[in-house]
Amino acid sequence: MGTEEELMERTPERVLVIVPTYNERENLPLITRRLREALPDVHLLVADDNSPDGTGRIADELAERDDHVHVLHRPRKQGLGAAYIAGFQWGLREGYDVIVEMDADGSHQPEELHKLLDAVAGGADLAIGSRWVPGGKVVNWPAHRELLSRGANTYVRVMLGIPVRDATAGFRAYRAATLEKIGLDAVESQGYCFQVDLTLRTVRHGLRVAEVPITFVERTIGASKMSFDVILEAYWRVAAWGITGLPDRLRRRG
Ligand SMILES: Nc1nc2c(ncn2[C@@H]2O[C@H](COP(=O)(O)OP(=O)(O)O)[C@@H](O)[C@H]2O)c(=O)[nH]1
Ligand SMILES: [Mg+2]
Repeated sequence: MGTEEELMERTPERVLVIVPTYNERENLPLITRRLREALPDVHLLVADDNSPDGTGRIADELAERDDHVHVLHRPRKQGLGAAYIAGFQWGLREGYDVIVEMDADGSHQPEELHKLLDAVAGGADLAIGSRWVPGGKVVNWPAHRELLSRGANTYVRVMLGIPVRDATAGFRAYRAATLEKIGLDAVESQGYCFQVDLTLRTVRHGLRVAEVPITFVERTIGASKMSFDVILEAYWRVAAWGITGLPDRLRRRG
């Protein structure tokens, strides 16, 4: 243990923000600029699923001009979960200390990222940017999306018994060690239930999850990729995890 000055002078942690993209050609340059301005030391990895609108080419152009921007080209649309797993593996290989998930469409504000990084620096193994804790907000979300998200989170809490208010949130910072411990190879979730999957794995490993209030702003450009299939996958997978985890929960309650 050192003095406070010594602690402050330690090499700053290397942070990688992964932004998954599928048809985000207009949003990607905007979010890249905002992130680079908000936190100039942070690196960005675009994980593009061969977007038909040419987002991958735009990512390459951004990377050519800026050594803090990197691109992972994936052959075809394989879902958010698969894109993130590939991005995490890239980030772990490259030796980043903290790995962040952030959407391309501006819903997650780079100007708020420092709050998540502060929570990780303060000891969290996973910091979630949460819409559903006091202080959290959603802006311009239609009533049916809010209902879907609140309903999904209530369902998750009841089925899985985890004390997280926004387990489906996609703005989060993982300590690299967390991703190494929870075992990414075994993750099968493809769509958005991937977020719940990783939250559950983190909790079940006894790691520390912190929720930080954020303001989620609905996209103004491009279209959502949320679909019925994505919702269906989340419902049956969460039910299955709830049932397989039940003996453990009952045992803990005694
Ligand atoms: N690489 C990749 N990115 C995806 C896929 N599905 C969604 N995304 C990205 O994930 C982020 C969130 O998706 P979005 O459609 O905005 O979801 P919503 O905010 O829940 O409506 C955006 O940056 C999307 O481009 C996918 O299958 N592959
Ligand atoms: Mg969105």
